[in-house]
Amino acid sequence: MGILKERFKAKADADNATIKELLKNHGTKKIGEVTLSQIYQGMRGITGLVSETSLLDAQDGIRFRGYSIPELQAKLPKAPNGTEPLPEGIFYLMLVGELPTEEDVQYITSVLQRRSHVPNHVFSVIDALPLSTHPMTMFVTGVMALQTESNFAKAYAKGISKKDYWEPIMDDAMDLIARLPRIAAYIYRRKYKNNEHIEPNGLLDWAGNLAYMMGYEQPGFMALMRLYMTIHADHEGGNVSAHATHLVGSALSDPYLSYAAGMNGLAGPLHGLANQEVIKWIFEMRKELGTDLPTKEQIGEYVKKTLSEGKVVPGYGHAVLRRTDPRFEAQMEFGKKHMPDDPLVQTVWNIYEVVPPILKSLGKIKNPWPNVDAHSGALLVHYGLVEYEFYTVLFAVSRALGVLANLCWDRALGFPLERPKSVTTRAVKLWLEGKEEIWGD
Ligand code: CMX
Repeated sequence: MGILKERFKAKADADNATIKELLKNHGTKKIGEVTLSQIYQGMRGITGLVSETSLLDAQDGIRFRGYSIPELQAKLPKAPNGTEPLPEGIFYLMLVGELPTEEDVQYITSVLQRRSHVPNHVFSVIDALPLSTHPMTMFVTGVMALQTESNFAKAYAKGISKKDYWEPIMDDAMDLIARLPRIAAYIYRRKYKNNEHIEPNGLLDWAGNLAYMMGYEQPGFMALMRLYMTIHADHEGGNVSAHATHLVGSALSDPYLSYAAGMNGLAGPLHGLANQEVIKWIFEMRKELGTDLPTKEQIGEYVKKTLSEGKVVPGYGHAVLRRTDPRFEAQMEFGKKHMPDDPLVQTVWNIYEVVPPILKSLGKIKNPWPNVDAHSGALLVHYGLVEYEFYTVLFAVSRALGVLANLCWDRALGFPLERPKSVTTRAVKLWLEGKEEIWGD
């Protein structure tokens, strides 16, 4: 960890100096205004957070430290004979702010391998849950059980100085990222594969080892896991999982507690759980229509039925994006290369042609285009991973890279307790009548 910590600290010192200067010169500059509607509508569009690892543009999509997904696919180091970027690379980029060399990525892989031991009590806690428990509940429970290992919690109890917080936070982040594939694979094998477990393979990279421990050794699936873990890693700071992790971390809750909080948010159907909802919805459509390859007309009718029942079309729409998600496009490209004739994948592409015009015609949906979750499940099913309730766990393992890199930055930049002002409708009414002030301090 020596090199990684040295590089991180050097960048953190430089960034701290930049922020200090920036606030000295421009600290009172207004960055936007807040309307009454916005505070009743999920704070949509209010710029109110700093998140250093990635930035989302409504038209361009996500950029990690300035690099788009196609750029990262070209520039990040790959596994030997591999075609997809190694997620260790995007983690390094988010943490250190620069593209890694092959050597840097190998170094992260080896650190993660060394730190991947999961204590037995974590498995015992997961085993205590009924088999019917949703995999995301098992996953977050496993992470909570692992909190006994937090370096930060121990250091804080001993009285660590504020300026040193970042170091045990980074140790926790690395430990947690290293251990998550083992926990995820354990849950998968326990719930779906007769409780028969596969020991880690010390020669594999982080995502390859996850695939291996789940029982998927096909090179195509390993490549998919590397791509999947890279593209789901981060989506700037305001989405539910990133924001919840950052918020809870601002109370100096350790990375285990903070990440678990974020993943409880990821488990919501409007966020990460949408990936299971998409496949569930397609499977139900196929069953109802009695075909594996519904026509575009049949899909159109089914979409209208879903909407008429007051449900959302899963995998479509986004709070910030106003175009097809580049993460959807990256997966579509993978599908075209590896499985162009798969009827489920073709159905995802047919849905992509049918849904946007229907959603647009409703006149209220700001983004009728597909998001990341519209595609991922079909690729997983292709390789035999049909247990769709497990999909959000894969998303969670990947999202650890972004939210935990962010926690390191939060503490290195000394971000304080997050505490926005809230109001009551009564106070709003009095304010409109000029009888009460509702501004925060
Ligand atoms: N199907 C049907 N209706 C939709 C819709 C969809 N896919 N997307 C948005 N709408 C509706 C909203 O429910 C809202 O309806 P009401 O005014 O009746 O409440 C209206 O359109 C306006 O919503 P919006 O401003 O366009 O979208 P929001 O920022 O409020 O919500 C999101 C964004 C993602 C929650 C929403 O598009 C949605 O529910 N999509 C389906 C679930 C999904 O795919 N989530 C995954 C997102 C990516 C991720 O986080 O993983």
